[in-house]
Amino acid sequence: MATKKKTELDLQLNKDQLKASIVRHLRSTLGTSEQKASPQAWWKATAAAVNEQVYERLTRTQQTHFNKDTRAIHYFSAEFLMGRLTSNNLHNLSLYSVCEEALRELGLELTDLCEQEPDMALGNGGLGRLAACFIDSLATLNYPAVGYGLHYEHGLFRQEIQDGRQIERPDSWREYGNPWEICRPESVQEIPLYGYVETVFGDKGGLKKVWHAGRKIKGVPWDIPVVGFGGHTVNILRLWESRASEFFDWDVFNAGGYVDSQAEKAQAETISKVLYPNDETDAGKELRLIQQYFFCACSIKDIMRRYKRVHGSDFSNFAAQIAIQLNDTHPTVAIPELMRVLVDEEDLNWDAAWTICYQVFSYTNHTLLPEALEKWSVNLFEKVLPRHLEIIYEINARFLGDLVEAKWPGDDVIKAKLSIIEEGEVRKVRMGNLCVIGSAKVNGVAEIHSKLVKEDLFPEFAALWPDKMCNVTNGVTPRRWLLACNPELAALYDEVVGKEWPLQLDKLRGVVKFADDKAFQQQFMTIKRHNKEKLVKVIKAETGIEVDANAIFDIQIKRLHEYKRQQLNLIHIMALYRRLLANPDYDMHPRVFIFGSKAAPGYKLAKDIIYAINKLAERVNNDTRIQGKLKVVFMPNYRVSLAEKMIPAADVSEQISTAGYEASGTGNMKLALNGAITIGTLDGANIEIVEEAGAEHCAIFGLNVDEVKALKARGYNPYDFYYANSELKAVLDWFDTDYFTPGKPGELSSIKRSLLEGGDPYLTLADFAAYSEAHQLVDSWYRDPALWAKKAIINSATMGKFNSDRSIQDYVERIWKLERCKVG
Ligand code: HBZ
Repeated sequence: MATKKKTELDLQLNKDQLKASIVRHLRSTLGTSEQKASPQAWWKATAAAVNEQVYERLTRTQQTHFNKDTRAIHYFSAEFLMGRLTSNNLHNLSLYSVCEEALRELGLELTDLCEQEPDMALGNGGLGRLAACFIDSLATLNYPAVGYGLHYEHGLFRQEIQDGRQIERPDSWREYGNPWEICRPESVQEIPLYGYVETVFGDKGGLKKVWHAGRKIKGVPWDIPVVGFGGHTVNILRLWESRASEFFDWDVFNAGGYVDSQAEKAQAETISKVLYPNDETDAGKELRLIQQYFFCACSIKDIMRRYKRVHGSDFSNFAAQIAIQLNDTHPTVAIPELMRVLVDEEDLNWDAAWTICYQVFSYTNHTLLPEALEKWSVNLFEKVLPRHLEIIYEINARFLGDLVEAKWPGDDVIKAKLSIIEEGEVRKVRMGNLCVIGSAKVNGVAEIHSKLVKEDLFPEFAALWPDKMCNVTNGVTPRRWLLACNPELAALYDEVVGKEWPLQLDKLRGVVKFADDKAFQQQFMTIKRHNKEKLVKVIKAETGIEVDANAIFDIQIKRLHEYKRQQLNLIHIMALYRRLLANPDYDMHPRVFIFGSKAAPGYKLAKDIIYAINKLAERVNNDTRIQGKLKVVFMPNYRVSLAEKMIPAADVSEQISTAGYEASGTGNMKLALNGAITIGTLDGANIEIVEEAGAEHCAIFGLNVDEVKALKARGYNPYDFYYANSELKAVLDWFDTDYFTPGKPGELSSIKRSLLEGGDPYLTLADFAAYSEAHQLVDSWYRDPALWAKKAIINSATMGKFNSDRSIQDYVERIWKLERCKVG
């Protein structure tokens, strides 16, 4: 009897089926019983039941993609900051409320079970989280896509706060297993490293290069299914884990070197052991270059294998079938690797290979900070990847000799600037230049940032290739960042504009007409109030600090960096505290300033700022003189799952970077979408947020990009502002006392020093007065509840542009040229 293909309806589980499946998995997969099971076992059983759905759809998606053999995007990223997957997968499969009911009948709360899941924290911050939003959107929009990255054993460190200081602890996200990943031993790859290059006579005549590797590493793929909203397409995120290659171990082992072979094994496994915790600084470490090469080489092999299964060794379709997006310069080595495979292994001539290569790759830039632009020493490259260095030299020679020479004949200054190799005492490979030269398109992540990439970072490249540079403004997935994290507001929006908004976020514009409606305002603010009350409990549980939900919740959540200016927020809070001490009747609505932030472990000043925030918090929170008007909270271990609790509860969103330094920001979008009012500079995507929401609904302050440049050009002197503003001076001088660190004066002085003797590179003092005024404006708005509600509603309702589905659609139209592939 022919088996009937299951329809969508067959796939959709009802409550009783799901309940039965969970119990079955509890017994047969987890080996326990309803009586004995721990919450963790229940969570895993639930995930296993959901996976039955996920796998069925994954298989269908893969069959459809194979049959249609369509062009696909391969998103290469050293980081995917996925967070938790349980509630996301349930929402995207339309199973959330079904599962909630099923578990309730079993005496369990779904939200409690979700708390069992460790965050998958395989990223530092915005760049990694963006990659996670993008693969969600790609699946949702039914585009054939694979995410490629590293299967770190330890993700970003867990942050503990001890006596106010950050302590880093290892993160062990899969210590007790992760139900959302599948190991694929059938797709293991072997990757060469080190060794030397030999020139030999090729079969077809002519010379040929052969790379004799010094060692080989095994790459084991782990697949994480990426469920699109609606559950039609399930793509995969393929993360590579490094292991010792058998080929290598056996030789050593047979020679009696068991211990040595174990050392080799340990070394091989080091490659994917830990995520580098630096954002915005280039560590330049050998292991990091190996990590980058390891995941790129595994991924290119994987792509090749799949391509050759259909097309054999005919590479004429390769560029039509394969698009690769480089998420910043971390995967740049994929460019020379593809050249190596095409030329050395597939015997294509250089020109044919290069024509393919630069059509395949595109590059996204996420920063203009010079210290973040990756450069590898030529010596290191030569040691680890000798053949790749040769290829890079060849790419460079042809580029400078042909293109640059034709455009700027005899101009050695321009050649030195555009060269992939930086000359100097230590010669270096500039990964950014290699990316631009080897990519079809280069994009920035917000309008202003893309403009600066073009005009300030790569002006000559832009002159050479005017069509190469483009913009794709970032976005965030409204499924995780509204539907799942703010269920009450999501339900309100369902009622008012219908249920399509999670796919078409522009539909929220329909809410604007209720912004003045008293009843709607009340509903909206009641939801905000509920979210704040929930956060009050989390704050109490995590820090012991009691805060009042009547206060304004003012939130700054992002990595700690001087350019993001947590120190500006800090000195402003100190100024408020001084005003309250000087005048206990100082007129302000009670405020709770809440921070969440990790500092790179080697970034001393960033760690000092965390310490200062915590010491200020201790003093302020326990000072009865100010009658609870001011509270300061530092939430330890900021991460995706904590963001999901903080963002819906925010009244004010702090987006206060020095103009020109924050490429885009994405937290700014999430906070506004959840009804927070932005206090911010005209930087990154803030500019576009203001365009959408209207300047009157945001508190914009400070120098803009041109003014920052002009002030720096004139010669900025922070002492001018220090001496001119007595309040600012008093606050800065406070850092030298022991007011916040009793008995230990000077513990906070490094912050003052960086702002005065250090030259205040991020113009904190220049923006202080304007920032303080903006806060007063926000305070006055808050005292008029109708005005505040209106602004909050308008902010949320006008964030449609910042849907990551729109970003992906922009990538598709401007860069990838993909077609949707409907999975039936
Ligand atoms: O990328 C961020 C930008 O700072 C932010 O403005 C933007 O919105 C976001 C997404 O486009 N950049 C990062 O998050 N960068 C990193 O996390 C990073 C990680 C490792 C590095 C360098 C940077 O080696």
